[in-house]
Amino acid sequence: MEIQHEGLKAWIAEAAGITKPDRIYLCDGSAEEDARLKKEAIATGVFHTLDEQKWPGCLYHRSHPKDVARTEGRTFICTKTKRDAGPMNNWMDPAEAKAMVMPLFDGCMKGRTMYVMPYVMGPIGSPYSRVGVEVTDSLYVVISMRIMTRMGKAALEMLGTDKPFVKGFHSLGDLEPENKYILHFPEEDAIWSIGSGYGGNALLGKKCHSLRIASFQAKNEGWMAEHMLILGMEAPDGEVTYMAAAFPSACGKTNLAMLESPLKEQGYRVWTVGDDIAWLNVGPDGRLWAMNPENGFFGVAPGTSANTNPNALNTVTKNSLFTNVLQGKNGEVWWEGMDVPPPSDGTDWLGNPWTPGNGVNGAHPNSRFTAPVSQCPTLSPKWQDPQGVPISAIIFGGRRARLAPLVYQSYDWNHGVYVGATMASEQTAAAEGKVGVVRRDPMAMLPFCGYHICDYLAHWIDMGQKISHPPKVFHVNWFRKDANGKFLWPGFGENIRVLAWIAERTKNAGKAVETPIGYIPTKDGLMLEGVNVSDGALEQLLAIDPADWKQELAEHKEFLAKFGEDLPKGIMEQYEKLVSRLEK
Ligand code: SAT
Ligand code: MN
Repeated sequence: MEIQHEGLKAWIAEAAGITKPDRIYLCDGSAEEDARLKKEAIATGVFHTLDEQKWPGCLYHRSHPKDVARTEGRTFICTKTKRDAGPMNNWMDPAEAKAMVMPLFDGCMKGRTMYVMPYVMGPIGSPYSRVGVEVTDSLYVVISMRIMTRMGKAALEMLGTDKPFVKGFHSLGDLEPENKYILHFPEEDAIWSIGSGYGGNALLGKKCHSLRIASFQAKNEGWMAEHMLILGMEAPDGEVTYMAAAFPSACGKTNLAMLESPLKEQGYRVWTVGDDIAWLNVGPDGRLWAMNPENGFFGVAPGTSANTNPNALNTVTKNSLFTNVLQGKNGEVWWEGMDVPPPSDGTDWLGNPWTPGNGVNGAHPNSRFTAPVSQCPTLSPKWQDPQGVPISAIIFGGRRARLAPLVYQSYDWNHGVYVGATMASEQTAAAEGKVGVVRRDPMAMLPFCGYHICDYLAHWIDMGQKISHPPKVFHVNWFRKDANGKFLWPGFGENIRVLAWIAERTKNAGKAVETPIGYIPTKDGLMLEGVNVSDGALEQLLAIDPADWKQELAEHKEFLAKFGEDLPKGIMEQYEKLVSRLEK
């Protein structure tokens, strides 16, 4: 395998000139290479083996204890002007940013190997797929990227002699938090990341490329890169309705993407296309088509069980990587909320001896599994379709104890954009920050939008003009509670009942009533046979409390003020309309 691309050769030489590795290794992505690199990673302690009978092909990794999650405070958008990074991103001048981290990169790979990984985001052969090349000194990153992306030879072939690619420059550095930087140069299709070996900070194909850099490319080129799952909902007539959904973290995105239907016998089920990122393009038919740029799942382990997400559990039984979960004495893995008895003895995510009930978590709350999408039992046969899947519904959501009904449909595209722009979630104990505090997160893109948030919302509004048959836009809230703090809706698999209503609405069917905030199901609009939701609970689930909404609107106004003077007119128009509908 030889590089035919002069630009790539020059860039690799430049990277090596800075980092000064002893060796440069070009990854071909083959199974043979994977096995060889895993052996080396095991020998050097990067990975630990697991019980080959119970967890065939699986490995265990523990990250640096201070390097266990994305670090938004160390993440920067380096555009020429501060304005173009917008009010929600950290900004640095590109030249200053590079000068600042250059001493950290200088000679950082001395005595070690620099791995060069060409990768494709998106199915091989899709017109919507893109190439990136990441250089790294981390075997954990290489072995993970082979699952998360289409890595190696195919990418080099797609690159040819002169195709563009995103340049990912990564090193573990010294892993000290104050020497950690995740720098994005959207105007140069480049990412520089140092000081982290964890997930989104280091597997540069994921959030850095497929969201931050891609969102910027998408704005310039007329498509969309969104933080969305993609699923197909099959109805008894066999028709599959495709939907894309954005939720803030801790709202069950992976669970919804892999929903196990309790109504399979009646003909309702979900097909998984993706669980985290969607690239959306306007097709020749004027519809919006979505594809999953990823090849793997990087999911939160704790809370994943046979009850909450049996399909995720079945996905990770082989050929998967586990990071920062509990490592059992007999080569098993375990995490809190797995709903099986813990091993009698093990080593926790920090590497300390652990026994059940010793008072500390065995797994870090953000511990992860890394698994091939292809192993998902609910995998959609169309998940690698070069055209993607046609999206009929976009779903926004959040975790709200009051306020938001179980589901509502926006009036039109622009109203839907407003719903996404103001979406919010209440903090859970699992996330940082105070429990119950409302965090607003437009389209769940706040940490992932690679440019000015106002330009992003303007792009959404523009796209409404470009899509002649736009998807309908919905909002869901699985987390509404009664006066005693009890969840009103069973959630998980039963959410298929809501998806079924959404699917009907996309075909201009489904019983609905108009309210000031949008269309909600009539009392008999949702399919509720066989689920334990009383009439009273249903009433509360669908209630729209004017006092709560008045308060909510005041918060919208305050939040939108933070966007500054570039906030698109279309957004404030929707705000005014909502105010006047609620006043009536
Ligand atoms: O680390 S990732 O960014 O890939 C996952 C997450 O934090 O959302
Ligand atoms: Mn995500």
